[in-house]
Amino acid sequence: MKQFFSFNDVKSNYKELLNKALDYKKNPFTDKHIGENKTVGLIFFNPSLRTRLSSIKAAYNLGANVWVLNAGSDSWTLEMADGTVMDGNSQEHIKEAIQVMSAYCDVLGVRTFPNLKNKDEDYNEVILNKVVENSSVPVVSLESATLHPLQSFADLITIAEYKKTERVKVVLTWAPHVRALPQSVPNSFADWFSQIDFVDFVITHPKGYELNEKFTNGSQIIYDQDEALKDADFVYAKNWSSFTDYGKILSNDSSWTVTKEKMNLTNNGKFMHCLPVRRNLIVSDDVLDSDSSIVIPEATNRIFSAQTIFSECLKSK
Ligand code: AN0
Ligand code: CP
Repeated sequence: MKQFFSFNDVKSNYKELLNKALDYKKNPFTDKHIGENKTVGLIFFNPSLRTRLSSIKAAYNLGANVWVLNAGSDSWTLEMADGTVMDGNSQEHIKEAIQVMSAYCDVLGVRTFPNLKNKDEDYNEVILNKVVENSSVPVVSLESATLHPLQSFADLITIAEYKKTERVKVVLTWAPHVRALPQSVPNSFADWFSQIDFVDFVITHPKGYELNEKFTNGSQIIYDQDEALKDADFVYAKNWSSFTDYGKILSNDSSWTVTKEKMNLTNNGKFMHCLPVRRNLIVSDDVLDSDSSIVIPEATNRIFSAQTIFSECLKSK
């Protein structure tokens, strides 16, 4: 595997990779030779708890070494634009920075959030593409401006583990938040689950929160949340800012918070969220603290999604 940015990179073999991830969960150290004398490099332009630590754990399980750089704070301020006179605050160009960092590793993970101001720049993945152009090793997205594929893969592992029937209904629901958040997690979730063969997929959100059709692939949208949640086997909550009115918060309607009453509409459904989650804003305490919540197993599966992808990248190097 030479890159992992979206479902497209695994579309032809996602079932095989899912089985591989489930095998890793059973036997985490079975491939501990794959990473011998290899290094996984992780660059974070933004904060992270799960992605950072699960990626480190995944690399260790493969016997690899790891370095992490908080590019947003620990290194030189990077210049992203080409052809500029660098007489301002930036001290190093991303071109040299990535060429150097990729010389120090065998797989390069990068987290780069959208700025939510310039839609074209975000949706053209300008920063991720600069990383790819200058990297001499495979690049893995640790959440880009538009997608979060390691999260979606972990979500797939989790749903595969918890599903009780052949086919399952999965509902992606918008929920309120006080800050403008990326569309990366819901875009990615929609892109994956609209194409997973055992899933009936529904999206629910207030009007104005339609996601990019490039990622929803014609998924059913139901604007009435109660209606959408009926008989759901999995409820996947997430806030996102508007795609059409780019980066804006259009609603903070607390009736969209996922509560016990909402979960009662489902088919004894499981509650999922990628975390970090704001309690009693996105989801009420009595849901998050109940047996129907599987957010911790979901976060645990981040290890095995990363381990599977790193393993594929290290093998092909
Ligand atoms: C980020 C987001 O919504 O994309 C990261 C989620 C994994 N969340 C926040 O910034 C709170
Ligand atoms: N879910 C997720 O990616 O969490 P972090 O932002 O903490 O890495």
